[in-house]
Amino acid sequence: MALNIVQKIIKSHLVEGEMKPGEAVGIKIDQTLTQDATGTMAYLEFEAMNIPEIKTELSVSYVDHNTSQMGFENADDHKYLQTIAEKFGIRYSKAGNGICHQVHLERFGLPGKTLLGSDSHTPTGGGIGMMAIGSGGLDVACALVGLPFYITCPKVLKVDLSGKLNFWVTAKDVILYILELLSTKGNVGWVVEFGGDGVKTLSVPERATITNMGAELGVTTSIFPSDEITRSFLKAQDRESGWVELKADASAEYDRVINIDLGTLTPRFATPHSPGNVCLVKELAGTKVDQVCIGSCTNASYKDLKTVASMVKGKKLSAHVSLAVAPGSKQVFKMLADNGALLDLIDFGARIMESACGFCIGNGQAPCTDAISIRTNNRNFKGRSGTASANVYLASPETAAACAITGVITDPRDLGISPQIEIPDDFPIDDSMVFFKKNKDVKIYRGPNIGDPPQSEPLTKDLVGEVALKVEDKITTDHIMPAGIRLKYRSNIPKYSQFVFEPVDPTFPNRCLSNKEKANFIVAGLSYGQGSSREHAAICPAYLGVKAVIAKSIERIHWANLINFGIIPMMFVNENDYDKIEQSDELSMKEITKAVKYEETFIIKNIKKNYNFEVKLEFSKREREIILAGGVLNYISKPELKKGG
Ligand code: MIC
Ligand code: SF4
Repeated sequence: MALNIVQKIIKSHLVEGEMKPGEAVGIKIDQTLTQDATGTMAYLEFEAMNIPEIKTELSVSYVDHNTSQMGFENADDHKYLQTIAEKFGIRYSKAGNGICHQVHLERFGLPGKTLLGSDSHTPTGGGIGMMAIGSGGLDVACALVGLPFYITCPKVLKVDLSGKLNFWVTAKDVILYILELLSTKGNVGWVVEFGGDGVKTLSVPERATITNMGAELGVTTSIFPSDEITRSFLKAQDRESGWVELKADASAEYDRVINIDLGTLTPRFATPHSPGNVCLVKELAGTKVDQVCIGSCTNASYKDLKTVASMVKGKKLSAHVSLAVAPGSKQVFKMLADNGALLDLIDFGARIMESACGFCIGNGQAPCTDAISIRTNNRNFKGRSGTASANVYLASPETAAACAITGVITDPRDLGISPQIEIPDDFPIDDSMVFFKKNKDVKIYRGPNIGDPPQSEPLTKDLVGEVALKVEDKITTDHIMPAGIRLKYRSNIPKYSQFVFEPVDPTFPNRCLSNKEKANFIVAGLSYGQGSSREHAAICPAYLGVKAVIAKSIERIHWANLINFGIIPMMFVNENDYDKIEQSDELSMKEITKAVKYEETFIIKNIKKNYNFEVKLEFSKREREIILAGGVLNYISKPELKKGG
């Protein structure tokens, strides 16, 4: 049977289930990555599993998110991560070495392999032909001990690329166009596979920009073929031996095909406050800009930043604009320094940041009140920049630099001839900031801010309690569990739990705690849990006694995280029931354990308003068992499952 790329990789990694769209399948994970903001909890969970060896081919622990070190907490987490990496032979990429996805693409990713990462932008690896999937930290911990990763066998959407991008039009504009077509909701259960003649016109870092921001579609992942361009990139990184060809069979079938002629695209923006609100840059031309930030795992490759440097060379930054530039990795930083591009940026007036997530996750560079901020990141959720009233526009480095030069929104095509930057034949290789040593006897360091993963109880027979919060459509994990200045509490669940839903309703945690002897429920609209993979958006609500989320729809990673921590994700059978239910209504779920075990639907009684409504309980057998056990840690500690691959 003719197979597409996604089917080929699933087939060669299938451990459980049947390769049919919609079926639950377990796949073998070859590589894992973690970053520090999710990694500390992931390794605490891994420790709780008590397995002596890791079972993956390669695992890397990156430090890139919490690098501001305002207080001891971040540095303590780094030390914990370094010592646990040493004990188990996990590679440890130190703070300063770069953003996990950029470094993984440069130094470790391999075509045809599976990669599971505790970060939603793990699909960046799809640019090099990996099946790279984002998940909660607990799923990565399970992969480390050799357990399969479970997904719904995806439907495959082929994006058939033809033609070639015009000058000033970039990979970012391609993914913004795809977001315009598909939006950020309704794409759960799909994988995007790129193909067509246009693929060969895109370099690996450009492909990676596209797969990186594919995360905003809500798809499981996105992937490019592995071809001669991939081979040259690996060769330039001195890793050609890891290259394999990867292409779809000639008559491979897809569940849907979209055709894009690259030559027809023009520069685009995602406007506030969603990556799915897309418009043309020229529609906003002339609007005054306060801030420009160029960096992040989406757009901080060598080509991105060298292009920006060439554009600004010999010019001066507009007086009213603040410009921050963060190279994606130490390798990129070094190349810019070696060839003088860094000096061009400094002369122009750029503020040079370290190679880390920084402003992308609200760690510094919060813009002024009501600011217009042009950024090359992938997310512009309200308040994520650190300033609730700021308006963040997402764009390509070329558009961002054009705005910095003129001080107003500018279509880069108005600037004349675009610089043509080639990908080098040899990248400078220096892995000295990746610490790799195995010492079983090393003492694992635990600072005072580092707690244990929370314990949970098996699901009780009945659940009765209150709707502690009712929220609208498109609630992101940044709404549920803010990052920015709260990030340092990622290893301290009781403390971090005080900030659950802070941007939406800061009284939520106390309300839940005062009702903790009963259950707390969250009611939500469409696409609940969009955005990041942060499992804290499930762990902390679980700590506050949340037992179920009843929503119109829930995004993939968050859905899995809820189950992993024993919260039941339920979907309304009739969406009109969302309108009837109100915050503080009392709900009764009689014999919920029986329903979770056997039923596909369940009747909930609204005690306060005296009516019944129906919800879906659509789970795989394994998911049912996890919910009944109160979460994955309880589930895998069952003697019959404690096999560790
Ligand atoms: C993000 O971009 O939102 C993050 C911060 O990288 C998250 C992970 C986290 O919250 O630590 C993600 O994308 O998964
Ligand atoms: Fe870091 Fe931003 Fe990328 Fe998340 S999206 S990994 S915060 S650079």
